[in-house]
Amino acid sequence: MSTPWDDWDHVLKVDPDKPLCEGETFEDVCQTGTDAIEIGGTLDITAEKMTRVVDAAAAYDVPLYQEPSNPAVVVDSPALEGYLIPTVFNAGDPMWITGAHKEWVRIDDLDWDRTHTEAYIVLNPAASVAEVTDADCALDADDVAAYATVAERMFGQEIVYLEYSGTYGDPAVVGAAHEALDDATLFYGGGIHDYDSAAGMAAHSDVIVVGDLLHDQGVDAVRETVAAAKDASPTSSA
Ligand code: 1GP
Repeated sequence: MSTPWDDWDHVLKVDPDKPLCEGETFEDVCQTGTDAIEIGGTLDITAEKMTRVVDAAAAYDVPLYQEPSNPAVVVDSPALEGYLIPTVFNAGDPMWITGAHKEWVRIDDLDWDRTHTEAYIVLNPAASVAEVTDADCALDADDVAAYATVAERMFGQEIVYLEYSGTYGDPAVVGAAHEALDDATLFYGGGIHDYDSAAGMAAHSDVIVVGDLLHDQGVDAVRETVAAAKDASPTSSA
């Protein structure tokens, strides 16, 4: 079965709690050349902040996905292509493996055709997501590769997401996870800040995710990372 992310090389993650750079608009954000926009963050996210970003980006052509951090911030909007729901495979607190998901399913009538999961492996212990989920980040390349296999083979996950949020990861670890996967798409996110750092991780993953750079440096810097992702892609004609 083909999935939208089979064709992606680059995802831009917009944090609804952080402003864009001065003078930049969502029109600029949607014209960076990224393959998809994920709207999500870990701290201080509300449905209102989410809605503001969805509405601002709705007019443009880039597929929009919400990545809710908890059921209370899920936005019901036809502008959304779908929902990418994290489940943290190395979480210490089961709330972030299946607990929050169970609460969501109890209160909402989910649109299953538009609801997909991402098997997160959280690897930067200093990141908010590691603290919130109580993630065990003391993992070597073999551990991470094994988690990737568990996600793909035992839990049928289509997306495995190595989350180094805020710091640049270890290419050997990312490469080991990539090697371990046959069909699942490997997302890498964390610390990508220019063409070279983007190229470095694009070589070891299927999709690179860029987050803070948008809010810290702006759309021109993001565009460089898109170029690197496209240059590294075996399927892209760019
Ligand atoms: C965060 O993986 C993304 O969820 C991207 O990380 O903000 O470090 O780019 P950065």
